[in-house]
Amino acid sequence: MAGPLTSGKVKSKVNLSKKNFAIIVAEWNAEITEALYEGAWSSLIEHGVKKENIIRKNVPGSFELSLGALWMAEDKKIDAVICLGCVIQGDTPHFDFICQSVSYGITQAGLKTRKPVIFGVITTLNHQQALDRAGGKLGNKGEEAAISAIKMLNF
Ligand code: RBF
Repeated sequence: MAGPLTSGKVKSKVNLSKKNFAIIVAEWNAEITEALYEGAWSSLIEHGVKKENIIRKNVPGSFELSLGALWMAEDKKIDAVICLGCVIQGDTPHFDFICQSVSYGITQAGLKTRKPVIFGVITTLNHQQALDRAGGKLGNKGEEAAISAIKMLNF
């Protein structure tokens, strides 16, 4: 079931050509996170964001998104941060620890800096579920993350 953010374009009262975005990409499951990045970047561009106003940063894994997000959100020039990652369940409880930590950390980065810090982290039981959400049959969650950032800037 698609969420309310899936549609390609939303109206913005805010002039997005003057807004600066940071997109933070986790390198784990790079095939998936690169697809999320493509979705997020294209969506921002489609909404009138300038290429030069999108800064990309990589972190090793989703666990590091929290600190990366805080660092970027603390930058005065940045108006919104989009965090992209993919955590796939394995045979050990790592999945739960990483998911819990990153969701909490991203929330904290937003609350601490009072800026939109968007949770674009796919947490799936297997690789196929991730593919489906990274430009596959269930859309691209990177694109939805970009739309969430735009909506929050219009709050
Ligand atoms: N990072 C991810 O972004 N996605 C994963 O699915 C993922 N699985 C991991 C599984 C294990 C057993 C470990 C030790 C790390 C995993 N990481 C994953 C990396 C994690 O986010 C982080 O980069 C490292 O734990 C270093 O702090």
